[in-house]
Amino acid sequence: MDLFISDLHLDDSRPQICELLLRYLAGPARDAERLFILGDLFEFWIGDDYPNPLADQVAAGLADLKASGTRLYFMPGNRDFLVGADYCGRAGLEPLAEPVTVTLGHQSAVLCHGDALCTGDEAYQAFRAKVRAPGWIEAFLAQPLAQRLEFARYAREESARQNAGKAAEIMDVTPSEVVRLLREQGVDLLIHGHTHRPGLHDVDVDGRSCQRVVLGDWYEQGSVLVFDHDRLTLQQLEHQPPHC
Ligand code: LP5
Ligand code: MN
Repeated sequence: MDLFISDLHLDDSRPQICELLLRYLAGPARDAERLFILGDLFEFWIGDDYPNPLADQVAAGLADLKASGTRLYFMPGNRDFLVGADYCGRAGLEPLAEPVTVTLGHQSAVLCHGDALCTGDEAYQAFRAKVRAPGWIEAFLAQPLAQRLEFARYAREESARQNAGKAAEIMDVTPSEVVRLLREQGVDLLIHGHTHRPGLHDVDVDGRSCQRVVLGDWYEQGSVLVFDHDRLTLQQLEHQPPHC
């Protein structure tokens, strides 16, 4: 069995998501051969050197799962593309660069976070190209933590402000990009997150019937894609009611 998750947006302000993840890692996830995390595990990440007790707890939970025999893979999202080798090492995560093709039973699937497919969002793609450039990353990580934290705060605020004015289609994947990726990779299945619009979609690629599976976020409940016995199922995990 393989599992796919994304868009947990773990943050101190939402402790119930972290609790749900840790319970899942210590429970049902133990039966999995592989766990794929397809980005935005964290709400934001400004460098492995940022003291972060929540991330330490998650690393311990992941490392325990790895020790029990599950292989763990991490693909960066637009919020946590600065997760580095130090954190991956501590958590037992094998980094994956997107897009990547993996074998699932009798078929192959291409995996990505999903933001690169939103090509109609030109402002975001311009921002993405800037902040993913190795020179920009190096300069950013060389800044003091307080300055990095301030930039992340500003970028999140500005992003939320700009998002409020963007049309719904702009915030979703561009259909022709989905077709292009499936054609380029020569596979029938695409799995991604980012849009927070969970679902299974049929896609026609030059007469081939393909599928696009979108993972959901973890705000209201956990979203897990399970691949088992050649079947894909999108599962929901309930949060624990808050303690009184
Ligand atoms: O994540 P989500 O779904 O809310 O929105 C994304 C796009 N926004 C982003 C920005 C992040 O949310 C904020 C940064 C995360 C913290 C990481 C810190 C690491 C270092 C800092 C580098 C970032 O990814 C949003 C999309 C949306 O998905 C749907 O696809 O629309 O894109 C934007 O809103 C982009 C804006 O249009 C432009 C970005 C404004 C940021 C202002 C900073 C200016 C400085 C530029 C210098 C390079
Ligand atoms: Mn995202």
